[in-house]
Amino acid sequence: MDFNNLFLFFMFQFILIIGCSSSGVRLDIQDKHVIMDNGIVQVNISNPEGHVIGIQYNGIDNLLEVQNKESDRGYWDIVWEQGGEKRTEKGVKKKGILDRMETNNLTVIVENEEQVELSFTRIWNFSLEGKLAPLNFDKRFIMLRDSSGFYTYAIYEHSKEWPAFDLDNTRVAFKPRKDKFNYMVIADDRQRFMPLPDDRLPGRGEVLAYKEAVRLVNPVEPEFKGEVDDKYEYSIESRKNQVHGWISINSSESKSTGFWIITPSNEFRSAGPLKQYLASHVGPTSLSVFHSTHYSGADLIMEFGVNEPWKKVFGPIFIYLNSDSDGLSPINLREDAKHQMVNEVESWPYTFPASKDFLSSAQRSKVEGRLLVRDRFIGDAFVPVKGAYVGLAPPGDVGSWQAECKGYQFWTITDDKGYFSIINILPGDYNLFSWVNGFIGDYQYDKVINITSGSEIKLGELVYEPPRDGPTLWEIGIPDRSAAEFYIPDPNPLYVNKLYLNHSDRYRQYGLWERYGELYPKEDLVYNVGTSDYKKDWYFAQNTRKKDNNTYKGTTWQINFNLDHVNTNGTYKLRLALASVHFAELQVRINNSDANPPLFTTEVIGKDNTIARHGIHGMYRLYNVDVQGSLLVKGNNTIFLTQASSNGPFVGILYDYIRLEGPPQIHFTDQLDIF
Ligand SMILES: *[C@@H]1O[C@H](CO)[C@@H](O)[C@H](O)[C@H]1NC(C)=O
Ligand SMILES: *[C@@H]1O[C@H](CO)[C@@H](O)[C@H](O)[C@H]1NC(C)=O
Ligand SMILES: *[C@@H]1O[C@H](CO)[C@@H](O)[C@H](O)[C@H]1NC(C)=O
Ligand SMILES: *[C@@H]1O[C@H](CO)[C@@H](O)[C@H](O)[C@H]1NC(C)=O
Ligand SMILES: *[C@@H]1O[C@H](CO)[C@@H](O)[C@H](O)[C@H]1NC(C)=O
Ligand SMILES: *[C@@H]1O[C@H](CO)[C@@H](O)[C@H](O)[C@H]1NC(C)=O
Ligand SMILES: *[C@@H]1O[C@H](CO)[C@@H](O)[C@H](O)[C@H]1NC(C)=O
Ligand SMILES: *[C@@H]1O[C@H](CO)[C@@H](O)[C@H](O)[C@H]1NC(C)=O
Ligand SMILES: *[C@@H]1O[C@H](CO)[C@@H](O)[C@H](O)[C@H]1NC(C)=O
Ligand SMILES: CC(=O)N[C@H]1CO[C@H](CO)[C@@H](O)[C@@H]1O
Repeated sequence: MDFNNLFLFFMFQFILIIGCSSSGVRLDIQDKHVIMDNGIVQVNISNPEGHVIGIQYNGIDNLLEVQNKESDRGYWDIVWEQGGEKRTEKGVKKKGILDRMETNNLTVIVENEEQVELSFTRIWNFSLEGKLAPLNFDKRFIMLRDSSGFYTYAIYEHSKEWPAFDLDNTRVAFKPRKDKFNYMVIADDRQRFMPLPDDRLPGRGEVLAYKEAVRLVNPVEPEFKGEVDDKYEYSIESRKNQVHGWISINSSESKSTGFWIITPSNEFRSAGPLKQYLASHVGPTSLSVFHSTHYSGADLIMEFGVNEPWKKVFGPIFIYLNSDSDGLSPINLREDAKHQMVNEVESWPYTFPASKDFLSSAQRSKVEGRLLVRDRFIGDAFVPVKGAYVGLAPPGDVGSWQAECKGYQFWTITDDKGYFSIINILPGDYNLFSWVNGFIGDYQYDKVINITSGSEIKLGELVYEPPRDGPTLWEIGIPDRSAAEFYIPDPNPLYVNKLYLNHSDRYRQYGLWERYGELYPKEDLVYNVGTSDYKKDWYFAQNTRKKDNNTYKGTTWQINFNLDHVNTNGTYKLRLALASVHFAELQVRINNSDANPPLFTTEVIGKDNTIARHGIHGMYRLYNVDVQGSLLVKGNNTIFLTQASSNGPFVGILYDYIRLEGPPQIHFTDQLDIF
């Protein structure tokens, strides 16, 4: 190419770009559908249902699965049920009903060359009682000029006199077309070519212990043969769930296309930064889930009573599309999508949504302060902590943020010196919560914080004194709300997901609950303080053991430890921090495996379902057990931890951290010599 040609080439490119942007955003309303088009992307939405039925981009007629029904390509949905007693039938809670939030009224809110905003609404009234969730919906779609994608958000409202109801789940779902999108990106270290949905069907796939988990015995692409596919292997914590999606990679074409969901804020997601949600998985499917009970259980059902007015804005989220003419490497598209995600996060709160329910930056507030930790048995100092999560959530008990779902939450992390600044807070009443890796328990500021529009609150220095009565005699694990530091076995070679071989998230493999019984066929786990290493000798989950007759049985683990002297009059403290439990009963016995009743029992707790869902944490729980010195002896002692529930393979406990503290009356300085 000589200079003139090069010049012409660039001029041509320039004209192409100008040609696109000068078109602005156009809206075309048809009887059954409506088109938003900015020259880069064309979005086709059904009228008046408000489903996304087509996305045209990069020369592809429709990025969404054209073989699916129009209501099954790009949609909002809820899972709901009638509330209170109406949900219960013969003593059992009814399963929720899926509703794709089909609307019946389109209103054009904004229409100019810079922006189009559409509103699809559904208004509830008493003639719909028991048939549809008592909620008004306003689903919005926005297209901006020169933007490679579109935004969607929705406003849900439950009026004061309306009936009680439960909201189990709500999300936005997209189904990109399966003949193109074959490569999935969840995170930098979680991306791979994916099997087809067809590979999961009978003949190609074999269902394992539950319908979501399928072993691919005869997949279309032989490279996936023998792997397990299960959408729960791809769940993401909220704090890491900002951009994920799919790429089309085809070696006989030179260009590739990326389809991404960008969630620029977590304020509207339930249950704080550690809540795990589904994101992308086989289908192809891409979700932005705002609320679900996954990894938490029934504690996270949103229950509304009568006389409980509620309004919440979910989103906006951004559906971002990109393309690459150097088609074979997914790296460019992924890096570009991450760059776009950063742009979206920096633009939050967006200035363009037209609903008055979405508040601007000027209407939002800021809370600042500094978090110090003081643990008397580590030192008398007030220590600033780096990287601690500090957040605002609607008022509740200590730690209640992890089950809170009706309001908004605002979280940040402390800097090197413990300072934090929580920005963009919506008006309302909040508690300030925190937890700090390396320390047990939950911090809660003792006053309700009342946020008014456009205010700035300085809280000064806050001190977290974690639960602590006496010096550490021994500890197992790291207090970080996760069981990841413990021993995690290799998967059964029959149940592998190749992505997680030699990967930091080994726990995401299918079927690890069976490995416990294989590693400990007869005798249960015994941990010797001083010689055992929790990384190797503490199994990450206290599972049940399968019996020959296909029943299951709880297990008893032992912690052996030696005491040089015992204060028989003192009270020792056993701290049991649990990362997750599922239908488990944890019993504690000291030096007598037959003691009845046990020294302590949690009773049956937890519906996190973390073991079956390959999680490493669910709901955090801390138990503090008094151990009278008279139960202990000079020399060897044993703590027996019995998981007594035998209710199937997925029952059990994921420990976070265990600590035995000496009696409190021993002063810190007296203790120095025991270390
Ligand atoms: C939008 O979808 C409708 C219904 O499938 C279809 O008839 C119409 O041609 C589509 N319009 C465009 C521009 O893709
Ligand atoms: C549709 O919504 C608009 C705006 O809220 C309202 O003015 C109009 O009455 C609604 N139409 C119907 C048929 O419900
Ligand atoms: C109640 O809603 C139904 C369904 O949208 C509608 O047909 C009916 O006219 C509404 N009734 C009243 C009183 O608004
Ligand atoms: C790859 O591209 C070729 C040529 O466009 C097309 O025929 C083929 O179906 C594509 N394959 C996949 C898996 O997308
Ligand atoms: C917080 O402020 C709002 C608005 O001023 C007020 O309605 C609300 O009652 C206040 N809440 C508390 C706990 O003071
Ligand atoms: C496992 O990962 C490490 C570090 O990423 C690498 O050095 C090693 O070669 C990998 N081993 C296998 C078997 O892939
Ligand atoms: C299964 O076997 C265990 C002993 O291994 C026994 O305790 C239990 O009663 C048996 N259960 C059934 C249903 O046979
Ligand atoms: C325990 O308390 C009793 C009565 O108060 C006292 O006589 C005894 O010395 C105490 N023992 C120890 C080890 O402190
Ligand atoms: C205490 O336990 C250790 C380790 O299990 C063992 O070596 C030692 O013999 C035991 N001591 C007594 C007095 O039982
Ligand atoms: C008081 C008591 O039961 N002590 C026992 C504690 O556990 C050790 C080790 O199992 C036994 O040797 C003690 O007799």
